[in-house]
Amino acid sequence: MVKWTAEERAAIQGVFAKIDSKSVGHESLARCLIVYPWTQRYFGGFGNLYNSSAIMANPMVAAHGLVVLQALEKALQNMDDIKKSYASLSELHSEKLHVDPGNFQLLADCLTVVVAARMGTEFTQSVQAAWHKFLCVVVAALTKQYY
Ligand code: HNI
Repeated sequence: MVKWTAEERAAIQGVFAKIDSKSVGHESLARCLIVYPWTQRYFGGFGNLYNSSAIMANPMVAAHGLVVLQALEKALQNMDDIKKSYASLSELHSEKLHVDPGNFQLLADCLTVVVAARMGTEFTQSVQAAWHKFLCVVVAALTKQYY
């Protein structure tokens, strides 16, 4: 069971309150597909991913980016048992999508870069520490059904 301090909860809620999930989700997923091009292999049905501008302009990438952020907002609502709330999502990524679990951390890192760029000086060391812990718990929950 992950323990969260009141400050950590407030910091993570503060990030979600300050960001626009649609554009942050879009930019984070696009960044992941561009910076780590092997991740494109899972999105064969998404159409044109041939270069950075195509990826950024791809409406399916934008839509799926929001889906990912909405899943993170679900984790925010279930802070005391993210693992349980993510069990079926982990099984989907493992059994059906066969996503290499190492890629979860890559998307999480891209998300942190985008959030930090959006928040600027408000993304303080203590906010980053709470946000990093939150994403580590999410990545662990997504990886849970693999083993
Ligand atoms: Ni992921 C579908 C959430 C990381 C590849 N992914 C989903 C869905 C959610 C989701 C929610 C939709 C499930 C459904 O339809 O019921 N994915 C997340 C979250 C993370 C994540 C919260 C990490 C923070 N997914 C990844 C990564 C990859 C990935 C790192 C590959 C590199 N995900 C997929 C693919 C789908 C997917 C592929 C199916 C997309 C589609 O619509 O075909």
